[in-house]
Amino acid sequence: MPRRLAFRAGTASIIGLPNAGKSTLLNALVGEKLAIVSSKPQTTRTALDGVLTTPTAQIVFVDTPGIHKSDTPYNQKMMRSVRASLDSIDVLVFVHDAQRVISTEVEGALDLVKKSRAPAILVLNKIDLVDDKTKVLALLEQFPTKHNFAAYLPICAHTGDGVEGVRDEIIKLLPRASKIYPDDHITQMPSRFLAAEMIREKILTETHQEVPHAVAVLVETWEEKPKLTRISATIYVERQGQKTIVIGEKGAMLKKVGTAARLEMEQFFSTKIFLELFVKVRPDWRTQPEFLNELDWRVMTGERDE
Ligand SMILES: Nc1nc2c(ncn2[C@@H]2O[C@H](COP(=O)(O)OP(=O)(O)O)[C@@H](O)[C@H]2O)c(=O)[nH]1
Ligand SMILES: [Mg+2]
Repeated sequence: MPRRLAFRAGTASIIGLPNAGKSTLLNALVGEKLAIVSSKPQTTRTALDGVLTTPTAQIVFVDTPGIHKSDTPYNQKMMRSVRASLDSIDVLVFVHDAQRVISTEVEGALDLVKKSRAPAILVLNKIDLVDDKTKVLALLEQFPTKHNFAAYLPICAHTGDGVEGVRDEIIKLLPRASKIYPDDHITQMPSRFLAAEMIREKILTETHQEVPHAVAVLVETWEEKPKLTRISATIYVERQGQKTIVIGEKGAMLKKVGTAARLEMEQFFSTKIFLELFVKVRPDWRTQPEFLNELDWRVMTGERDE
């Protein structure tokens, strides 16, 4: 009789407060930079996926926007994507910043964990930033009183310390199932979306205050030639003043953003890239459902090129 391989496969949602390090953890788990990362709030605006295939398991991770008060329609849309990611998933990964106490916001986010029927893992991230390790332990010990997690893991997503442990605990909780995707598949997200996000990340890194919130990026054209891919993208902001900031003095900011984004794209897509950027003012884009829909990677087919 052939030996049956106990292959496991399923989905794991990564949730938590903004800035906890969810996207950094997704990237560390998958081993590719799929999700953009920054210290600015609302860096991750939509649920996105990354796939890890090992000899014994395949995990489809879903990275989500940080859990926050939904005071505007746009924030409500983000929170809907968090809740939707909790439907029919196999494992929940709750990420908490080790520098922070279990505040009422955290308690609110833990309510989502409690409501889900999926088993959950508690990840205490950024332990590199806490010098007194007894504090890490004390914080870890508080979580079982909040929810009965399947595992409690202190990690540093930034360096990858402890990330293998997270992977292994998730695999234990996955159902026996066969692969959903081929071995080399790492994401469903279209190249256009990934490219737009790379541009947005560079702007988030370089700008401050209200500008990061006001920025949206859409890739307009994508032409693949044998030796070069030509990409043009529009950076949308909400006000003229923000446009002036994004362009910078004599175009210096736009040039800096464009160069950094292009270099990352060339590495990720393994081709030479010609990147052209435009900046446009689009007042109140955050309240325009059609525009928000256009920004969603699920509607970006990548098939629109001439
Ligand atoms: N020192 C340190 N910084 C981290 C770690 N994980 C994430 N960060 C930083 O925390 C910020 C937020 O990370 P991000 O992954 O975007 O958080 P998210 O909002 O939960 O997705 C970024 O500046 C990351 O570089 C960690 O383990 N250690
Ligand atoms: Mg994120």
